[in-house]
Amino acid sequence: MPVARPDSSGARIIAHVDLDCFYVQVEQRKQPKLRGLPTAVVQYNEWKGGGLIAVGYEARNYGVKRSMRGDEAKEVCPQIELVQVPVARGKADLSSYRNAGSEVVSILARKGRCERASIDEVYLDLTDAAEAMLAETPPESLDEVDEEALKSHILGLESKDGNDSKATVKEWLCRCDADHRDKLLACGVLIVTELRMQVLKETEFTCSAGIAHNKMLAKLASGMNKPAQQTTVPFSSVKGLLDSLPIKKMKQLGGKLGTSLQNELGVTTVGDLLKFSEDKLQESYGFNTGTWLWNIARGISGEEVQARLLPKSHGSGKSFPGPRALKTVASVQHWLNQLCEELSERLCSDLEQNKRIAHTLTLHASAFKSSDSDSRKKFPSKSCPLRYGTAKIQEDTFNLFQAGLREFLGSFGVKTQGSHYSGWRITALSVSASKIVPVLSGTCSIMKYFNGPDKFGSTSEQLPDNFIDAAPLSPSGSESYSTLNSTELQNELPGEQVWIEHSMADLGQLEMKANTWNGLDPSCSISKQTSGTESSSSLDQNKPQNRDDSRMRSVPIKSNQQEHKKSALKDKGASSILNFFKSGDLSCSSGNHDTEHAETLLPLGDCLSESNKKQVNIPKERLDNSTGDCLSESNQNQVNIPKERLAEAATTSTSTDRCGSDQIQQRSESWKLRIEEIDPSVIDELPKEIQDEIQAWLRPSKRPHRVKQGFTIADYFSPSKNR
Ligand code: DCP
Repeated sequence: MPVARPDSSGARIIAHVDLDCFYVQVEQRKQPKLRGLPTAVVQYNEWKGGGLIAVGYEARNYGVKRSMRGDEAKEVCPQIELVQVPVARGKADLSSYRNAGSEVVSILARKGRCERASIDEVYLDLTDAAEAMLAETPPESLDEVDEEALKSHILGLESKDGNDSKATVKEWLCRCDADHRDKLLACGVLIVTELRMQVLKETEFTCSAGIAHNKMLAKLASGMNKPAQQTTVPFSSVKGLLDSLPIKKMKQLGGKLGTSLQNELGVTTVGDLLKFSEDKLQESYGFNTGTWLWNIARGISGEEVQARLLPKSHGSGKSFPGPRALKTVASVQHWLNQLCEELSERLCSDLEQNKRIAHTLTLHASAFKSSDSDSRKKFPSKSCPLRYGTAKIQEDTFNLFQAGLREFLGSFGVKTQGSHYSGWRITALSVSASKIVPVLSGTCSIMKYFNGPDKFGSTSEQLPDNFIDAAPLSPSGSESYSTLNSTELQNELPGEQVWIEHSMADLGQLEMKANTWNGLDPSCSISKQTSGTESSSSLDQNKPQNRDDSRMRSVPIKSNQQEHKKSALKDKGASSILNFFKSGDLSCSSGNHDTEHAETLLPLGDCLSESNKKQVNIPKERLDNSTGDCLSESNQNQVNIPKERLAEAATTSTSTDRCGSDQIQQRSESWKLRIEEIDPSVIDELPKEIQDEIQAWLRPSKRPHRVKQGFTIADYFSPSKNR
């Protein structure tokens, strides 16, 4: 549930930058011949031409939509170019998109605190940069303003008679008599223009942006004028924007909470919320959410931009919809092995490039019992301390699966071993690594661990103590970043662009090293990917509210959102960024950007050893902490893997070749729209509000918390409780 945050004092300049039709742009950069053609990216599943996951703007003009399958898209646009998502290990391989997103992040982070919000979106806190510009080169002192900046959309600004919109924008940007907030915002407009042009120059990608005084408004604005345009929300236009904004369009209100507001309070626009007192909203939706709703109706949001360039977790998942559902332990193990291989590669890459280690391994699965009417029962997520090394991750994941399956089956006691039909079906599997923290400086020379073959020659050897000690035991893997600004981050860790270059340059060296480690098990394979699944940041449930009405004076604006949308439509295609492509300024050589092929092997996996303890290879202090760590994750269960279960796993871990029968693809239209079709590896990387939507579908039982009027603990125990 959303939580209110106090608005910070002073005007902030926040930008939300969102890449345009991102996967399509990545594919067009790989194949420049696709530029300008109607193009869409499809999931690798070839049923009915595959599901569209990204649609280029040229294809959108023909009516092609993301909800279509490839065949349908071809009907509405016969000349459409359909590009398949890269596939590795039988599943979507998003690494080229992640890497492309990292390139952009490394550019955007140059001007201020930067939060990577999803695979293709970033929040920036540009307050300091805007203050500095205002002090040194205020817009009013400029003779010339960049053409691209003059194409900005300023909400609430109307062209005066005889003045074209560029002249009006210039006048607004360069006003001497503007208040401090608007002057800062004008600086933000110029800074974001420059950043977008830099992104285009260095990566060939266009992006759109919103510039406002908080994250919520910046996010709303970035989608208003796409592609390759930017929209600004001056303080004075906030009320006009929210008054007409459909409630479901607001971040975090696209799901059940928004539906509840519509159905129970008759709210259709965000502005309608103004009719309700804070008490009423709290009474209906709880203290925090009530205050949050009261605030957003007034455009107040104190949510900070977190300094986070790297993902908080890594995940690898695959769905098995309809007839593809897995029904044998052997087939589950086969796919878990594939997912673990990918996860292990990404963990090794993160360790090598960013000097970070993950502490918790988690298995999620979706399942149903074919013979059970209680089909709503969830397959429990399970986690345990993470041991590095592909084989160990595979072994632990399989044990987590078995523990989960036992619990899922409960009293049914269906046989979980062997490869025969057991009355259950697995429709999605995903494995993730979380609680990622930097290795403490002073012990972070990872190569130290690679250089001594003696340390890795045997799987039974213990990891050097200082390596384990290097890992802080804090349950919050992201804490160590949250206090750093982007400059500090760049000093502490190399920028992502740099890592990409380094990793390319280092590959030769690493390969040489790997070759000299003859006889070692190269279970840690490093590929060139630099980042992984983003997980959403947690919200602070207890922060006090701030109701500074004076800061949100309501000044009606002359034009409403629809009018802006209309004028935006007129402007589409006229942006100079688009002309940049038309003018053929770019050489469009994609060779340097194809990041997928270089791979080398490192023996990190075997630097960790087997042990006969219940929790293998975890020092005592981490054993002591592990339960606490896992308890803090509300919906996950800690699993202690008993010794006998490790042996059990060993007996079942060899058969990866018995899954053929599961993969007979009996396609059927009946499963076209099943939730299980959503690839879990994709969900975590989607924009936050899409994630929220999908999570809401996946957890239908979660309802907005409602505090009933007069409801007390005494009521809970009263006989009427069961009514
Ligand atoms: N994506 C996906 N499945 C979805 C939605 C999105 O795999 N259901 C992927 C493909 C998109 C990328 O995430 O290119 C970013 O999603 P956006 O919602 O930002 O959409 P686009 O970037 O494709 O288009 P837009 O220009 O409208 O932002």
